[in-house]
Amino acid sequence: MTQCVFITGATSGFGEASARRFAKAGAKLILTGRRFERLAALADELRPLCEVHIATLDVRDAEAVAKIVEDLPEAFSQPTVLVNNAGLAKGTDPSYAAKLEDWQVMIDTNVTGLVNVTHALLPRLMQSPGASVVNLASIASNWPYPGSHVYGASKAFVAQFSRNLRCDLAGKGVRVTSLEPGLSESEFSLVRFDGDQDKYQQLYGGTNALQPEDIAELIFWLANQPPHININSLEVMPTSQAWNNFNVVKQDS
Ligand code: NDP
Ligand code: 8X3
Repeated sequence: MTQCVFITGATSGFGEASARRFAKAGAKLILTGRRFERLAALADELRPLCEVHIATLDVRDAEAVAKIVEDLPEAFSQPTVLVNNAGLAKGTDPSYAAKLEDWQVMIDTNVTGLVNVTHALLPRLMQSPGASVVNLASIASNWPYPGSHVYGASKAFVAQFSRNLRCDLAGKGVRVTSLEPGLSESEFSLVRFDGDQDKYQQLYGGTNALQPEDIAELIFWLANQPPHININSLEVMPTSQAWNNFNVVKQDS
């Protein structure tokens, strides 16, 4: 059966690379994101390979999410794969110096947005035995680091939400995976650093970080396991990344 893949955040990074990967396999694609021009350009590129439906969507808007799902054209009305990928980090300052608005936008996007999309699509996914949900969590779901505060906590929500969905969906034919990548090169850190290219270069230079195509290959693999197999979580890092030692500091007072 032809897969029908609903991707959030298809305008860049993992989402865009996933669209290309599923297109190569002839899947039908529902591509969403806020930047219409990018969706339109990607659709033009992929239409020779597969059927594509695009919809401008801000995942934070629950009503808009529900409407886009309701209004799916007949040919796209039964998604079989949901790639819950839209997300962002803002800032790396310590929590006591962070902006409240940055915390709010991360919670609104990474938590509320992902919940909005899941809620709208679950009933349809349940009509397709063998369906898959791939939720983009992060190594920050599992491991703390300075400056991660709300970002890491929002991704911990994604990982735990994924496990809890599994409990409800066991035996219902819908698989759920929490995919937890480490350092990956995309627009992610440019967004986090407010467009600061020097900081971006400092972080990624010489690291041989994961690429969006690497993550897309994993997403494709997850969604193409035999239907009786559920990969609960998958943590992946570049070979150049590992954990650090416990931090012990001299006290200020
Ligand atoms: P990018 O910044 O390249 O892509 C993020 C995507 O999310 C864009 O397409 C953006 O589209 C979309 N997006 C952001 N906010 C919204 C919104 N409110 N509504 C709809 N779409 C939105 O980053 P990545 O591809 O690297 O990240 C994808 C996911 O993977 C994120 O959830 C991120 O947290 C996670 N991740 C990233 C890692 C990394 O190191 N890069 C590692 C681990 C996890 P637009 O702006 O057009 O709406
Ligand atoms: C992105 C990976 O290490 O920047 O989720 O938090 S990290």
